[in-house]
Amino acid sequence: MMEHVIVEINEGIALVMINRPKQLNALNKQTLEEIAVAFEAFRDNNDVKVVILTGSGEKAFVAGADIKEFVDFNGEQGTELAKTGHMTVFNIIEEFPKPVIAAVNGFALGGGLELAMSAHVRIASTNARMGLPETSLGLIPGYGGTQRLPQLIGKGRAFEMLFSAKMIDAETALNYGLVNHVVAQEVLLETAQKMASSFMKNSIVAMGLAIEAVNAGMLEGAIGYDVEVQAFGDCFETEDFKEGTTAFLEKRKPTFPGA
Ligand code: DAK
Repeated sequence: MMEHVIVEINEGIALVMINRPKQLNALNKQTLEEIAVAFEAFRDNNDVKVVILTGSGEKAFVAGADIKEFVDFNGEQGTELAKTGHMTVFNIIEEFPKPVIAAVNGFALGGGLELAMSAHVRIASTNARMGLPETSLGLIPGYGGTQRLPQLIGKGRAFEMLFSAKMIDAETALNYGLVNHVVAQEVLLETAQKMASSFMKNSIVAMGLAIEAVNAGMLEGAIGYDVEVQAFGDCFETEDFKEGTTAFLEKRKPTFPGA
């Protein structure tokens, strides 16, 4: 029984909706586990041809990993959990043999943007805001963001987003190529469904092989994911991380000691 994820399968399209709207759909451990279970079940289900990933409510796709959950982590736990996340959710989605479309219906921050970037295609609503705010918490992205963001938008723009920790709006994301289309929120799901239906007319086998081939071209940089996992874990041992996350939970601006 899923608690934080709603799954619906209809006419070949599986909808996965992250459903913790009070926490802006932040990804806690259980939510990640439920996403993993959902995708595993879709793999051999012939009723599923395309997957759409979205967030519930009108405000957020996913506002990141659940900060309350990782505030007390040490380096080892950080590295371990990043590895598990890569293997059970983010890489699974990227390598999923059927097309995955992210319908970004609001804030997609940190782990939330990383989730959207694992999908093969992104469509955003006009109110969507995207960013990797990790450095403002004394962290780096830990779910593939250091690799997938520059792959999608190039290094210069990716570094600006990583260093500034700022959000970009839907129009900028479109301009960067981070999302393929921007539509009004009322028609976001409908647009994603239309796209899914148009994909479904084509060979599911061929699409799976295209996914495999496109991903293989990125393998050269695969070591970057290992470096990210280790560096991400190292962040948890810093004073800056303690200050960054504590300041967020205390609703104040951080003063980073720089160590
Ligand atoms: N985690 C936990 N709670 C969150 C949250 C988050 N990421 N984002 C929002 N919430 C909660 C807020 O605390 C608030 O809860 P209450 O105070 O009502 O109890 C509620 O959702 C509504 O949020 P706000 O009141 O803040 O809403 P606003 O409209 O004022 O602001 C906002 C919306 C999206 C600008 C703001 O909520 C915000 O800045 N959120 C945090 C964004 C952020 O920094 N996200 C985390 C990025 S870092 C890991 C792997 C990866 C990661 C971590 C660990 N491991 C392997 C261990 C990734 C890290 C990240 O994602």
